Amino acid sequence: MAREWGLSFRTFGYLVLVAFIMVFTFGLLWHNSHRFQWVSSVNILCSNLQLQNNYEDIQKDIKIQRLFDEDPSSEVNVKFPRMVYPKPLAVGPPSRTDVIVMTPWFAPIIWESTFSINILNEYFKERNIIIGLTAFAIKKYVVFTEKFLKTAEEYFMVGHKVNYYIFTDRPKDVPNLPLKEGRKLHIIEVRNYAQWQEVSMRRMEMINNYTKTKFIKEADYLVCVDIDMQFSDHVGVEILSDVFGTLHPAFFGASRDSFTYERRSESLAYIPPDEGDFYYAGGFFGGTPQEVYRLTKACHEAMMEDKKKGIEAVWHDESYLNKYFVYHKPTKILSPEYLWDNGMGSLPILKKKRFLAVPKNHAAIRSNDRK
Ligand code: 4GW
Ligand code: MN
Repeated sequence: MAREWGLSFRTFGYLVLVAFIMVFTFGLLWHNSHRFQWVSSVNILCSNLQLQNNYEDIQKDIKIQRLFDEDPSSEVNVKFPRMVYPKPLAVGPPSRTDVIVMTPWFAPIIWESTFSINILNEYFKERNIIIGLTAFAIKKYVVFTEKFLKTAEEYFMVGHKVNYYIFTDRPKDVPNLPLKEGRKLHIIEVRNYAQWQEVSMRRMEMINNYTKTKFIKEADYLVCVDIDMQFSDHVGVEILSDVFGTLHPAFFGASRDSFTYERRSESLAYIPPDEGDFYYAGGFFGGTPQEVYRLTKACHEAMMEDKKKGIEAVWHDESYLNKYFVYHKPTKILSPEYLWDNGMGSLPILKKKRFLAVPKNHAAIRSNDRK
């Protein structure tokens, strides 16, 4: 046969040898690839569940099954819910045309109907986050705690893990309310200050200290608010970001020169007339513990420097917060839906009032005589 193809016996012999070596080598490789499971297949099993908030059910129904040749025990469960909702429009009318929903530094401004809470809940639930809510109840302000906590149970971060951190000088007066699963009350006993301005300002120092020693270990995000407030509609994970502030209800439509920034250049809270984006409220800010630590440290240190010089900014902690945000832009901004006062009435752009000032009798609540 070799002669018919015009090959010598020697060449034919070499060809047979090479073919033999090749068959042997490939055979060996094929065998090994099976033995070491270089080949595996993945089956993704999805349920027909509609998107919903019952995460346990979703997790039960949805799993990824890895099929290995020799190891059937390697089946693993992972969260992999269906995501069923109308397709977002890449082109077309925006959901809001009456307000801006993005700052010039591309931080979202959160207004009703700009976000889908189901998508966001899924995103944050998967990360299993814990949210710390801090509020101060010093002296007579302890009377606000009950309504604050009751309404937070109803509207604040429902379905997520929450730690309430109530700073107070009257721990016995903080009501021990039943809380939903995954929610805990931490009462933090702190000293009071004689002057109300100092009560308000020292919040920065105390939040700073406890962020360093406690919150950083216990929470993924911190939300720092006034306590003379009640939740009256949904406040959820849409607010969370590295560092966020809230548009003050009295100034979101105002011009820069009417903002009540500190205008005395001797103060470290001073903002020149041609700087500043928004007027932020002192009663609602937050972010990651790292960012809240930086913010509260900067504000507290500026206050202490000013104090040495015998100057205190016009709107106390709020002035220092506004100064900070001029030079450390918030990564998200909450609309006044998140801090409203019914004394300001209602407006067509305000679709929801989520967190409302509780009317207070200023004379009674702020007087120095005890109840
Ligand atoms: C005047 O007499 C006072 S007392 C002004 C504030 C006071 C105060 C404030 C207080 O006695 N105890 C206290 O815990 N606070 C905390 O500081 C409390 O968390 C309150 O929400 C926050 C800011 O004070 P505020 O709510 O009275 O400030 P505005 O009127 O601007 O919301
Ligand atoms: Mn307040």
